[in-house]
Amino acid sequence: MAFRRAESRPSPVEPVTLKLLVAGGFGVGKTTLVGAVSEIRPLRTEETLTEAGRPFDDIAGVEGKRTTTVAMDFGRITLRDDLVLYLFGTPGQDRFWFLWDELAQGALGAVVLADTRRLEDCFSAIDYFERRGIPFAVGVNVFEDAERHSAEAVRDALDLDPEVPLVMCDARDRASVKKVLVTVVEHAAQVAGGRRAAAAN
Ligand SMILES: Nc1nc2c(ncn2[C@@H]2O[C@H](COP(=O)(O)OP(=O)(O)O)[C@@H](O)[C@H]2O)c(=O)[nH]1
Ligand SMILES: [Mg+2]
Repeated sequence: MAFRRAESRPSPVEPVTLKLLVAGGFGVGKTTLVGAVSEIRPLRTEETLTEAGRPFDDIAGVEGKRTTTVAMDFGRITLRDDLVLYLFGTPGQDRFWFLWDELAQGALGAVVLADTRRLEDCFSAIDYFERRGIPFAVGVNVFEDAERHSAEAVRDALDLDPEVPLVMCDARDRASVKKVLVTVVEHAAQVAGGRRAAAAN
């Protein structure tokens, strides 16, 4: 039976990599959140819109339009030895909504960051994920100078479905952000499990 021994030795596993989106209004803390947890130096791409922007930009006679730039946050975090998350911050400006469909390709789930002083800024992100059936959790980024609200009050104001997780967080704090990310992954797994069960029936 000696030959069996090699087989029973645990082999190093390739980690599963999952893609998560980070959405929310301008200035809500998306860049901060990605930077707080990322193991790689957060990449902030400034892209010149040329081909990608062509169908949406009426650039006839306005050559300057081609130099429009968009910033995107990108980061990576190893949650466990076998689980790596790639984070993609969605562009906050309405003008770049067309990029969302590209970013959303293959995304397991999303974090919608909210600031209680400007809750309405995250309505469009919530609508977007609800409409596409992308599981998401809401992270309320608690700024010191904002009035405190209970999680229940924020849920009501956002009209969240009862199964959508909502967590208070600090986008600057690694442990706090990690908790939000774990919440999204677990919620997405639950949603996926529910869908599999429904499909089997
Ligand atoms: N006090 C406080 N400031 C924060 C927090 N999160 C982000 N900020 C600040 O708010 C500003 C906007 O954050 P940023 O991450 O750039 O927002 P984005 O537009 O969503 O990417 C920056 O000056 C951050 O330093 C937070 O949790 N508390
Ligand atoms: Mg940003």
